[in-house]
Amino acid sequence: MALTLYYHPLASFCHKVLVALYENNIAFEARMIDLGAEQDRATLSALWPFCKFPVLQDHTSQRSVPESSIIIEYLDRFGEQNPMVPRNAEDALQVRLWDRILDNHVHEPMQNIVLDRIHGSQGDMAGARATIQTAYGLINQQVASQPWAAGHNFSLADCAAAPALFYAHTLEAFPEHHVHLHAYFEKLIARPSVQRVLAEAKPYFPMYPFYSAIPARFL
Ligand SMILES: N[C@@H](CCC(=O)N[C@@H](CS)C(=O)NCC(=O)O)C(=O)O
Repeated sequence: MALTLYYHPLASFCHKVLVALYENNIAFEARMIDLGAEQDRATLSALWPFCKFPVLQDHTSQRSVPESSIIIEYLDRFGEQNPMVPRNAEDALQVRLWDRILDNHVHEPMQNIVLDRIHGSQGDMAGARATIQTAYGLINQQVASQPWAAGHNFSLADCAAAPALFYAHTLEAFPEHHVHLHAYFEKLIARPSVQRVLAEAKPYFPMYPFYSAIPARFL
């Protein structure tokens, strides 16, 4: 197998890359990493010293590719029928902007709230929660007039949106009046690639610290 993905089925940034792999039916070896196991940590750290996943290894070019957005751009050379980053420069700029909005203003604050719970630090998470709510408003406007986060085609931005919104909505409900955000989320979770990722995560959901907030339809 030419590609190996170092990942965990529960990890949100890994979901982002899995969605892109499944969108284009790209063959890969899935190498699960248990961050609690010393040997696995050593394996991941050897590839990426920050010891964070996902990391993609391309055995043909003998290259390790870290960072979910960069991995997804890299994967476009293997699954060209449905590019996750458009070839057109202007469209690509929009996709990258929305990927950044989703990562920086939904995914990362969500991750900080989850990590605070895991570490029992009981920090003030009001700022993180407010950032997520601001992003919800922006996304609601963005998807009011177009089917996907950055336009008419499913893209890197939607790969970012799926796990970010999935986990964020277990922490901060989507306000009822954000009807376009609700509709967009339903469209995202109906996408076969996203359904597959969520189905594979299901056995691990009890490890999620906000497990009780995951809606029953996902369990
Ligand atoms: N910016 C990175 C973030 C990766 C990341 O934070 N991964 C989490 C899992 S979702 C992780 O490896 N956490 C382990 C740790 O921080 O010890 C990306 O986009 O890939």
